[in-house]
Amino acid sequence: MIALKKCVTSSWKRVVGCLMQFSAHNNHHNIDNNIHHHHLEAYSSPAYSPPPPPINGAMSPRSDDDADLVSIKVCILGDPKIGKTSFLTKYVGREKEEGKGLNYQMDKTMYVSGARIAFSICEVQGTDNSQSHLQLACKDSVAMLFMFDLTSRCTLNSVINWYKEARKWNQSAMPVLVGTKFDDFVQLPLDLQWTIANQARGYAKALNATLFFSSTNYNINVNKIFKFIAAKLFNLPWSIERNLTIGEPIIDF
Ligand SMILES: Nc1nc2c(ncn2[C@@H]2O[C@H](COP(=O)(O)OP(=O)(O)OP(=O)(O)O)[C@@H](O)[C@H]2O)c(=O)[nH]1
Ligand SMILES: [Mg+2]
Repeated sequence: MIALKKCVTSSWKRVVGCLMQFSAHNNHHNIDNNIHHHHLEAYSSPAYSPPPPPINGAMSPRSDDDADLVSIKVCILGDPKIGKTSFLTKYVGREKEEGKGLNYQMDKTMYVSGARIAFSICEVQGTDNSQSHLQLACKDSVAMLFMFDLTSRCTLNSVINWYKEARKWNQSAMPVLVGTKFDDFVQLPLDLQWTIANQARGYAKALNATLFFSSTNYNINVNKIFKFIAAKLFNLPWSIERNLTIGEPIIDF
């Protein structure tokens, strides 16, 4: 048991080493359009601070062969038909496979220099009221994406309930608030866009969450959300730029 712990701990150190090396090498390159490199201290968003590296569980190297691999779990929650599966399949780059049951899960590996981050992403269908499915999805997640449809305010109101339910099973995961269907949202009258954006910003503040407006159809802020999660978890020196311009995909923290 002690040997196993030592092995996992040393694997973890190697992974963190790779990630830190990556940080150093990339100080002068943008990872994504709006992700810029700053000093670690500048990378601040609400009350969330990364947990210490665990030796097993939600964020762990697997074996000696996978010494450069860290697995992290993320769950996606929100009302029916707001675009959760579309978002997930867009990020993963594969179509939804049939017969997966009510909790729908897909994996994708992100390469960060010498290290690999394996995202395991789990969606709870909006119509699923089962506590056990919710528990399964939330348990061990390091980040929780609370999604709503930007063109449907009742789905934004529901976020509070999804948050309360999710926190019953997971008190530590980083919350991220994601407004979907930005492409439809920008067709709405500006004053309505302004009202919804302000309400979403208020909710994000209340939940201590970072807020992203996204569109799966136009591939806006899909990859960026996962890069943000990885950067935050591993304390990588990237930061996202706040964008509060109405008519543009809002990012707020
Ligand atoms: N305009 C627009 N429509 C979208 C976008 N993303 C998803 N949709 C549409 O929204 C509808 C619902 O998408 P799903 O991904 O199945 O929604 P879901 O949240 O997974 O639904 P449940 O699993 O039933 O809870 C589909 O008709 C999608 O085509 C987007 O970015 N823009
Ligand atoms: Mg779905």
